[in-house]
Amino acid sequence: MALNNWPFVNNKKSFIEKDVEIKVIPNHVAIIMDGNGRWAHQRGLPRFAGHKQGMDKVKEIVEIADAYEVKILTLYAFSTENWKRPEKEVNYLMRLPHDFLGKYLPDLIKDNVKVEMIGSLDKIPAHTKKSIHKAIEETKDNTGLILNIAMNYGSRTEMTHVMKSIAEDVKMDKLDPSDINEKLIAERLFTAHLPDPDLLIRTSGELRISNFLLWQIAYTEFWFTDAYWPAFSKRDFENALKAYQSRQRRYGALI
Ligand code: V07
Repeated sequence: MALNNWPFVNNKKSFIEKDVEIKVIPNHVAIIMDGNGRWAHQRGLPRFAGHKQGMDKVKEIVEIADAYEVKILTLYAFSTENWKRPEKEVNYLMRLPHDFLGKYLPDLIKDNVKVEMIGSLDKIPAHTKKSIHKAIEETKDNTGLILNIAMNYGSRTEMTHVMKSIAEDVKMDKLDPSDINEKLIAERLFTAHLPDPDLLIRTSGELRISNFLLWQIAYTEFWFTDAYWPAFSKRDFENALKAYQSRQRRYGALI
């Protein structure tokens, strides 16, 4: 249609209604998207159906987080432990970045979302890497929400990598042990360019951190829900934001 349906400018953000007024928004929200398999099992569906539904949920939550002006969303998509799953499931999971980006990259570009990745690239199949690199490249100049995908990520692997790199520099006389401090360590993590998460959400009733961002969550607020990731709702996300805000208020009052 001519003029893109003028005067109804298709500003996608306006389609997401903010249902609650939240004054203290966490800049950086990290999510452990758990319970996809259980969600599927509960419905008599195969596990992959849960992963697929979880993939569409990622897009929905990106839009909602963006509407609330969250600046960085870090999502645990695939952990270093996930390689132990059956080969068929791992293969399916490795197709999801391509499926997700094939379906949603044009929207992400339009919405000014910047795709980034943390994790180790070794072991990730070439076709998966290619899709992700393309998305990173095509969104690198975007200035809106950072969608930071943790792929083949494990915090202990990350810290081991940092320690090795520091040890190498000490051995080569580029660093003295007295130079090693928290700032130097943080600058060598995959998240070096990002502030630490303000809020960590885990779905599906598990109350563990499971090797996610261990260094980075030293001061992060945690929020847990029983909802399985594919069933995680806008209301759930808003409840997490409300809990975050009320905790910040309490700290403000110093009691
Ligand atoms: C994955 C869906 C969400 C629930 C958790 C496991 C399954 C989106 C992505 C993705 C990856 C790269 C990218 C953008 C999106 C994804 C994996 C699994 C491996 F640039 N969902 N999703 N990647 N699941």
